[in-house]
Amino acid sequence: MNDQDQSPEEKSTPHVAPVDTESTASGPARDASVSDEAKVSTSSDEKPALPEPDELEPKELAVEVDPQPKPDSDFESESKARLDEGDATVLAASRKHTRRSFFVAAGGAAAGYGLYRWIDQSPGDEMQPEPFRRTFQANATVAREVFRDHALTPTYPLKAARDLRVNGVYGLKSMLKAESWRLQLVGSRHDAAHLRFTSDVTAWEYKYLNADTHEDQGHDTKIDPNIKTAEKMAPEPMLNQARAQEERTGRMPRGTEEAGESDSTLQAGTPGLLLTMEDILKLPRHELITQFKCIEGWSQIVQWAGVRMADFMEAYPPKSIGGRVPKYVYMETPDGDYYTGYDLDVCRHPQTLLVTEMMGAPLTQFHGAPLRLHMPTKYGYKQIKRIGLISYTNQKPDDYWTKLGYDWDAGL
Ligand SMILES: Nc1nc2c(c(=O)[nH]1)N[C@H]1C(S)=C(S)[C@@H](COP(=O)(O)O)O[C@H]1N2
Ligand SMILES: [Mo]
Repeated sequence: MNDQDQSPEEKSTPHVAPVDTESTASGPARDASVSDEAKVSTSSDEKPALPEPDELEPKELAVEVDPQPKPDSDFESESKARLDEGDATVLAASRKHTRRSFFVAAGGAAAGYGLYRWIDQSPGDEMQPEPFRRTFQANATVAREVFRDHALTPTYPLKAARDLRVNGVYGLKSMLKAESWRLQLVGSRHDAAHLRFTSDVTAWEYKYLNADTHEDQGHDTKIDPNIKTAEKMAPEPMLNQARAQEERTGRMPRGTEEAGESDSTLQAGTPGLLLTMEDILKLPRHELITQFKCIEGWSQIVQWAGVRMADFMEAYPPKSIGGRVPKYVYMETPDGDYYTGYDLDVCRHPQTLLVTEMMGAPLTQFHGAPLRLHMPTKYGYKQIKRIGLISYTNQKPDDYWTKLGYDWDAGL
């Protein structure tokens, strides 16, 4: 049923087209039409004034030195220092004016409409618009090779940001009941004394709206939207097993989307915390406007808001394993249909966000409500939507697309 050589985007295409109505402004960059452009320039008149020309330059890249694994006593102080350093660098870079800024301004002929058109239609290398690309190459070529996971990625002015298309709906197809969302956290230092502690996080039941609302936005149109999850997959033995389990438990099976179940999925009886959205929102809010890059070649500049993963990891630090900070972080959707693994250090990057809002509005179902990841140093398929579990681990975790032949690192 799976073509192993298909990319995440190609596979997702059948799900994507009907959902485009959900996004309000534009589709993928390569499909940008005149009317989309017009929309952007119209809204630019209403929103804050035209950006200073130099704002259209991505901010200069900063490089952070790759830290060696540290005993976990150093964990908080080190990550704090790194965040401060990141802030300072972003601030410094944003004050810089470059000659190229004026070139960008001239190309745009001072008109919002013309400017966006020009940027969009520039011949791109990997779909990176030409004006942005040149700075990028000048600053980044060497840095990326050596430090890629630790460099700051460029940020952009709000006016360059667009609504992101929906791409990939594994683990999102049924509407999650908002009140049934919890973040399962496993491997943190907190123990049984913690308010949110539970002896078995897997016992938490995520609830979904009735089957007749499944895929109501046109996903998987070849499949009867009312049938149970188990009937959408192959091979047959797996189907039967999952069907039997559905009958027995009345619950959706875990991890039964196309890539199959993750080996990193928790065993029943795994203790941990069950965090609420209130817990998450107690952390400092951050906004970030970065380029979202899909491995297929399209990219879009998007405004994100949420909390830094680094702050989350300070509030809920990993428990050391064998005297050291664990190497990896594993995440999955409620019930495990989509899952991703990360080097722990990349999660502490100051631009890695646990996102609650996109483009000034709460996340929608298919963009991963109520919580998704944004990790601008990685391709889109690492940026898991609808996070249900975060687990610190020393076992290199499974990754949905890696199981289908993609690179685990997924670095840009
Ligand atoms: N739960 C979940 N997260 C996911 C996916 C998915 O199918 N399910 N697809 C990934 C891929 S391949 C991409 S490109 C981005 C797309 O995010 P968007 O739909 O908000 O554009 O989500 C990523 N995260
Ligand atoms: Mo993707």
